[in-house]
Amino acid sequence: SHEETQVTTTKSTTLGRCPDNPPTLVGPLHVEFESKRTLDQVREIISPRLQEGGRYKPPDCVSQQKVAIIIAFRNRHEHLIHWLYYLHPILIRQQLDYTVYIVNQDGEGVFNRAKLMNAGYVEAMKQYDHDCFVFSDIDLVPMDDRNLYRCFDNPRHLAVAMDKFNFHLPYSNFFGGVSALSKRQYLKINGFPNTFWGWGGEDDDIYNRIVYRGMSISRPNLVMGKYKMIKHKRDLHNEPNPKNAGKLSRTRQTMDKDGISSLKYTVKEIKKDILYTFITVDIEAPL
Ligand code: UD2
Ligand code: MN
Repeated sequence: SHEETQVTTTKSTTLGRCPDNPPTLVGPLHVEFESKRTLDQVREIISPRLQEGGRYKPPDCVSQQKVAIIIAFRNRHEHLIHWLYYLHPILIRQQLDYTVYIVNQDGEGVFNRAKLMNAGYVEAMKQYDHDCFVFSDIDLVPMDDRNLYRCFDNPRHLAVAMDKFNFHLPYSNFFGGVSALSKRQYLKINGFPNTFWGWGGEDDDIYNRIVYRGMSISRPNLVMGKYKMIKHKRDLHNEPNPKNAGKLSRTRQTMDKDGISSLKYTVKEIKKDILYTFITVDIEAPL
């Protein structure tokens, strides 16, 4: 009837903003990677709450940000399962409007974490009007759900207390693991470098960019910022690159040329699973 329609309309237009402190957070979490988990098990548990592509929107309030979670990836399928198993419920409790993007490097060339993140930024923006980007390793799971996967007034470093560093920062300028930048903050630093091939240094270059653009680093405290990293060996084709450390003294000169402004890659495939959007990209990696 006419009256019922009225009621429904009123209800959907009066959804309030989600609160700054999500009410259903639980605090410290038990995290372990010994359990054997399969993608199908995780799908069964989580997918009723998600939309295709690994997307979620809280039903009862309007999120203040549209978050893209971007993960640089190649050949870490077991880690992906653990990550999805733990992160989706956390992100849902945080009442985020979010989408998970797995950016998969095509081929066997040298890995490039930061360039994959840049490609993830561009591809995510084609999918949805995101205004916040959380860049994460596939092997890092937060041990406290109060560590919010959203953006702050300054670029945020989230992985401040990892088990492998004895739950401390390894050094004060450390920016590795998990970080969050708003669209504005990301564009202000011309995105991430594309030229750090192999392991190491790209996170320090990003840190330099942030400081050179006059921003500071926001961080959770060492209690809420605890992380567990899945134990792993160094991957094939991601050897430490001795050239990378040397580039760090030149970030100020290189950052305007090397970044989102100079990014070149091609999309090979986009696959939407219920748990994530999987984007395979050719980033012109040297062999
Ligand atoms: C550290 C940093 C990481 C990055 C890296 C240097 C931590 C926890 N993280 O990670 O943010 O700065 O050093 O580059 O200290 N990956 C794949 N497949 C590969 C290789 C890498 O998926 O073959 C991805 C994956 O998401 C992984 C990430 O790249 O978590 C970083 O590589 P890593 O885990 O081997 O390096 P790690 O733990 O030293
Ligand atoms: Mn790792």
